[in-house]
Amino acid sequence: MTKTALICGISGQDGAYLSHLLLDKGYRVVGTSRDARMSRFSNLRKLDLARSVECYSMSPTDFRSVLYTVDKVQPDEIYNFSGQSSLGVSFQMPVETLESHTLSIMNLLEVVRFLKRPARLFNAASGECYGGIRGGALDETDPFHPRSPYAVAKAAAFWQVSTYREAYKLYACSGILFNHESHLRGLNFVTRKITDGVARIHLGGQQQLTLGNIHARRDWGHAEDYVKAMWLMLQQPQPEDYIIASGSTETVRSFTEKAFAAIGLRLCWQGSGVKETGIDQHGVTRVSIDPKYFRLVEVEVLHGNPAKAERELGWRRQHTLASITAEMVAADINALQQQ
Ligand code: F7E
Repeated sequence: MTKTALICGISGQDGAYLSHLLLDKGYRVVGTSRDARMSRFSNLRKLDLARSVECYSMSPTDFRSVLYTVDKVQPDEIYNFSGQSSLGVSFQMPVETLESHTLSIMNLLEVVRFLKRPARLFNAASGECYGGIRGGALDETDPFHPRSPYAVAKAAAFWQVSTYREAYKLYACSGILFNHESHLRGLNFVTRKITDGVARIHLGGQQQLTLGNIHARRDWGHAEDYVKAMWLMLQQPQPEDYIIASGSTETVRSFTEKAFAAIGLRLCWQGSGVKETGIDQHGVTRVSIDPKYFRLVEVEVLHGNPAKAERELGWRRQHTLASITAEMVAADINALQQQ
């Protein structure tokens, strides 16, 4: 029998890649956004999926709207990607950030319980919940230490899922997702900002790139790999939480070097702090620092250990950071050439 998946907050990269995976597996895929008539669903379009996915309007923070949608769609699996996802923005919009994450998961959990639906629920949690306090690769036994409104909201949502699983025996689990990227990533995230900037420099439309803390280290994977782990989590006999990460880290500076290398420019670095610059082999300054991109509180290192997901889910990644960078730069050059 055809399974139905409901993807709440389908507009981002995870919604698009997950739709692709589930449609390939023969699922009926229904996606929601706050106003489906006004949404462009550009990521679904980029993967040529817009006609294959049913799109509904749903406000995840409105209980009635969630109840109506879940009751109408009758999903077997629900994937929750709702909520304001930028850490930087979360300092400017703390209430919106907290509400968007905590109310959306609360409503979904309550609706599943209320309707007595046997739907399995995946919640997108974040590696940011750990706050980067302890060095080394973090695993599922490490305590959370959230250090931004975004991380506080994600941690609260994580514990709501855990509580409902224990109290009501719901099949509900969280993937603790570390940074994952692709050419569908928004321009407000650093990798895509870099690859888009590098593409513009390559095509002559821009001279240089301005960044914030280039010494931050992140554990970067590919969204296409990460949605496979989400699906695997909902196919297990028992619901459990898993870290989804690549297991290695790079600095923003090193990612920048790789992106420039993809267009044949070799960067060397001069100066330090806000005076640090990246200069190419022709002596042209390509990267400079602007403190306006610094975070109020910076998580210097985020490093996840995906051993449990690998061991118990049999999860394997197809992409390396080198392949991700090359794909993103090529896609951005291609997109700019089509404009
Ligand atoms: O920043 C530094 C910045 O905005 C990465 C989301 O998916 O992953 C993501 O959150 C690092 C930070 O992602 C710029 O300070 C330097 O250290 O790409 P990002 P994020 O904040 O790590 C987590 C796991 C999530 O859950 C989130 O939803 O890059 N950085 N210069 C910069 N960051 C930005 N955005 N822009 C810069 O110019």
